[in-house]
Amino acid sequence: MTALYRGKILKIYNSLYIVVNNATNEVVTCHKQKKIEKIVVGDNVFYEKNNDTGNILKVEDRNNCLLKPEVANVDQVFVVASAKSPIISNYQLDSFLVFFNDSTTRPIILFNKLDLVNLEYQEQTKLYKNLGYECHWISAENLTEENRVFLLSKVAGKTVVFAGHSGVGKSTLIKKLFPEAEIKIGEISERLKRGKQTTKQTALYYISNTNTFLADTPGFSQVDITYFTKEEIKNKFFEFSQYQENCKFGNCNHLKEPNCGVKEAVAGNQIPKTRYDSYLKMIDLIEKNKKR
Ligand SMILES: Nc1nc2c(ncn2[C@@H]2O[C@H](COP(=O)(O)OP(=O)(O)OP(=O)(O)O)[C@@H](O)[C@H]2O)c(=O)[nH]1
Ligand SMILES: [Zn+2]
Repeated sequence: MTALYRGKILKIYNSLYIVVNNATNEVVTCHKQKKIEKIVVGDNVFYEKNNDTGNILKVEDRNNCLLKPEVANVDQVFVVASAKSPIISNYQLDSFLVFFNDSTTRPIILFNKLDLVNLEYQEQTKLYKNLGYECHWISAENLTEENRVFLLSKVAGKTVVFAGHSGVGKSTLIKKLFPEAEIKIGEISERLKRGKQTTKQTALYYISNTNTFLADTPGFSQVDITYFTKEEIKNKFFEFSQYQENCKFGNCNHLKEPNCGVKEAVAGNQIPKTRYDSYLKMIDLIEKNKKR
């Protein structure tokens, strides 16, 4: 019997799967057995090796899978916002939080470019901490050693994604955290020179120092919340749930319904008005999208 190895999918090129071996860090180009329906970046797989190439025999069940771009088994999403150039509005931030909030992971928010603003910004954005999100206020450009060490501890041993609008500082931060990441990128593309990529997909970079799988940032600077149903959006505003029991109707959508616990909580400032406004805007967007 040939030996079976366990690895993780870093990148997919047409029908070629680039796998990094969990034990040896060896990067192997694999094919998949026909019976396997679908493999996505981030999948943990078992493969056997014939000379230089591998053959994937099994895909482990996924813990989760991000949509667009698809990445499986993500342990932590960091949503990066910036205080200035560009100013990220609450609605924009909420869209990212909704998009990446699922039952297995809750994003950590990094408020970046703190060097460009005063302390008021920290006060204004504290509402996210009060909602239960882990928040950090940083300056990627002048990242302190303390923040660098702390953030590295947050990514160690994990598959991570840095998401956020274009220009918020994702690449700047990644370069500060993983100065060696670029080398890895070159290494992978060198191996794949022969293959021509046709599908637009993300890639994972393996960073051995911290044992981190880092998703490529392109593709994570936009989110499309119309991918979700209204019901899903409602559930992703997790702060609503504790007030929902005060709603007259069990299936209340907190819109035009009378005696709504969520709307009462907004009126009483227990739920930030900006969050509720974001919710209304998203519901409106989904309804308009449906009509088209
Ligand atoms: N003042 C200041 N500028 C920053 C900071 N972090 C990043 N920048 C600047 O913001 C600009 C955009 O940063 P990037 O790292 O390219 O942003 P990005 O999120 O990767 O953008 P995309 O690649 O378009 O998605 C660059 O000019 C950075 O130098 C910061 O902490 N403070
Ligand atoms: Zn309600």
